[in-house]
Amino acid sequence: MGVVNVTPDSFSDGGKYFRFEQALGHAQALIAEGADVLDIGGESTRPGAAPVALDEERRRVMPLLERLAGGATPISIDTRKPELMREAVAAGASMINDVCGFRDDSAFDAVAGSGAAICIMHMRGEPRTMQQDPRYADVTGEVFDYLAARVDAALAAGIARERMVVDPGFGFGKTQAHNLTLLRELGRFSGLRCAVLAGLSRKTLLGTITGRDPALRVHASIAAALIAVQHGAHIVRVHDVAATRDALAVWAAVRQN
Ligand code: HH2
Repeated sequence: MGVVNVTPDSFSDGGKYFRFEQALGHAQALIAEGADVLDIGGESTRPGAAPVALDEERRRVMPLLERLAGGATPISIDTRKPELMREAVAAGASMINDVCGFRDDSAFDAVAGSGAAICIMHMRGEPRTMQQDPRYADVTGEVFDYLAARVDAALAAGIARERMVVDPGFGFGKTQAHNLTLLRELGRFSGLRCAVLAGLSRKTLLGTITGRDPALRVHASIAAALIAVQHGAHIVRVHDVAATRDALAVWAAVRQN
């Protein structure tokens, strides 16, 4: 899954793809690099980020979706707003990715009738405050139980399990130790019987290990994506599609021989 941030303030590439032409060029480049799906977002959810109004998020995301929908590469829309979810699936989005786990009351209803896939992510709190001293007694168990409850809620809303993707939400209300534990124990999430997505690309947890700024975390991101796939991730959400694909191709070749 290639990331297209149509934002002025995303942590790793904020502002680079904010204008329509820049965003479209980047989306086409990621498709050419071999992305199986694109995730388009119009609101940064980095720690401390301020919320974006619906009109503004719509203005950022919808023209790109309308341009790319119906092509060979499915489009995911990264949003927490039910109104935008509804508009996005009507415009041809194949997936809605909600970092809030569809906790808004009308979020599941916004997508249930559409046939689109959903990615349910775990986040402790809100982006503005989520990194303020997060605590868990058993991080993997608590994230698992949260996702299990959200999967049940989605089933009750009429969304089939085959349409669901679950994601432990690396960096969303987690310390370094929590993130590393979740990655080590990622295999446990297969127990939810949904596809598992891991988003580690260029995140702070990799900066803490390597001492590098976001743009220089490519190598660390590839290592993390490879570990995630080895631990059962079906989808990796990445900024660097070609490099990640090459690494995973080597792993797949070794595994099949
Ligand atoms: N991470 C980010 C955004 N959306 N969605 C899922 N399902 N999983 C993730 O780990 C995830 C996500 C944050 O990364 P990015 O989009 O690059 O940054 P920003 O939120 O600053 O736009």
